[in-house]
Amino acid sequence: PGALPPGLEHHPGRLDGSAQAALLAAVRAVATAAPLYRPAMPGTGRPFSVRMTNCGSLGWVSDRTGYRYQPLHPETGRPWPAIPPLLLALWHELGGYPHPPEACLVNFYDPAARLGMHQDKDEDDLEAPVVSVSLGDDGVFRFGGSPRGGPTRSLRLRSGDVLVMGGASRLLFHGVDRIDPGTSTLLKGEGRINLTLRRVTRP
Ligand code: MD3
Ligand code: FE
Repeated sequence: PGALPPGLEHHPGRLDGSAQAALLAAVRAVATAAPLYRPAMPGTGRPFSVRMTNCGSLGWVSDRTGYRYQPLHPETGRPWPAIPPLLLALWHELGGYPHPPEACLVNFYDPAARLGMHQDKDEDDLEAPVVSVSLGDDGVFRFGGSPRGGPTRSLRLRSGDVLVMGGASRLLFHGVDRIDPGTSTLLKGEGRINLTLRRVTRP
């Protein structure tokens, strides 16, 4: 409850059931061309609980040597597949930014996966928003605070919701506390998928 910080916009139920099913089919095709893999934390090499892939000209990857955007899948060595047109349309409709996204990170959460608090700051263009779409089971999204603490809030992200993070919210700390299994029939026990569209280079 309560107003969201400036620059953070929640669009609950922005995609209806048929749009969610169409997007899920497109995401399955992406994951066939560019298989989900498990990134490792820089330094420790500890594996993420979230599996990932990407579409677009650049993809976000993480391994023992660091985080970066790169044009090729780290395991297959092939280029990432194209961003589905439905996602490009959402970016242009809701993002309020005139240049196209270059990366779409696909996060796949099984019911036990989580994502620790972090900032998205690996992009050179921090003037562009990040546009995120959720599919499948509910995710409990947490935001606010700083690395040393401070107040945070949580927000339930449901299948079909879109979140836009721009302006003063672009460098907000955020993470995913948990997935609530069985809250959506779209992915039937598989968990949750989140897609984040990003502009990486300065236009
Ligand atoms: C707020 N993904 O991929 S999406 C990520 O649900 C990531 O998979 C989460 O954090 C997920 O980096 C959250 C919502 C989100 C994405 C990027 C943001 C919120 C953000 C960037 C800045 C502020
Ligand atoms: Fe993030």
